[in-house]
Amino acid sequence: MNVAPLRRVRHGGRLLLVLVGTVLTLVVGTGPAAAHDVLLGTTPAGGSRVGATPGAVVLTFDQPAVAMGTQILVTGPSGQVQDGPPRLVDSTVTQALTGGAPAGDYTVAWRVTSADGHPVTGTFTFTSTSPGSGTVPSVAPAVPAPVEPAGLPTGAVVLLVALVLVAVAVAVVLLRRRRTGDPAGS
Ligand SMILES: [Cu+2]
Repeated sequence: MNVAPLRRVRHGGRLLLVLVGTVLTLVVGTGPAAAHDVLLGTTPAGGSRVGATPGAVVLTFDQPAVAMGTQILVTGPSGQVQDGPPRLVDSTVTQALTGGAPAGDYTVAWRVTSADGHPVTGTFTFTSTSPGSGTVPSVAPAVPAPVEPAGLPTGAVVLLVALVLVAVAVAVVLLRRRRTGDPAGS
């Protein structure tokens, strides 16, 4: 085995490392931006008119929130009517309301803590035409949450798999070249 093919092998390996590093940086770098909770829907729906003041409001997000720092304030004609701490189940946050809350316009101001620790806030309103019965409904979000795979976006996974395949192929070629040496003797 002479020196020229060996040098070619080392150079190829270093280039591959740089390539893999660059792509990994790109893939990982896009991760945190997707980590914030996104509100998908509410019960009652924002701006809707309901027959009776509900026993609870339910917010559905694209992913579970963190309990710490999560707060939902529901303000109506009689003032604030939220009752107790919000309940977090899967990707929903449920806030119970005091029994018999009056008819009228309600504003829901919410803040949840995303999985990455950053808060997300928003408000929505609804109008009820009769007082609530005080019954807290079981958690049943009106808007079904679309199933979003946790972690890397699909495109990044495909890219990563393709990259690994390319890396394996290059490694095989390099190994074979090194093992056979240079029979032609250039
Ligand atoms: Cu964040």
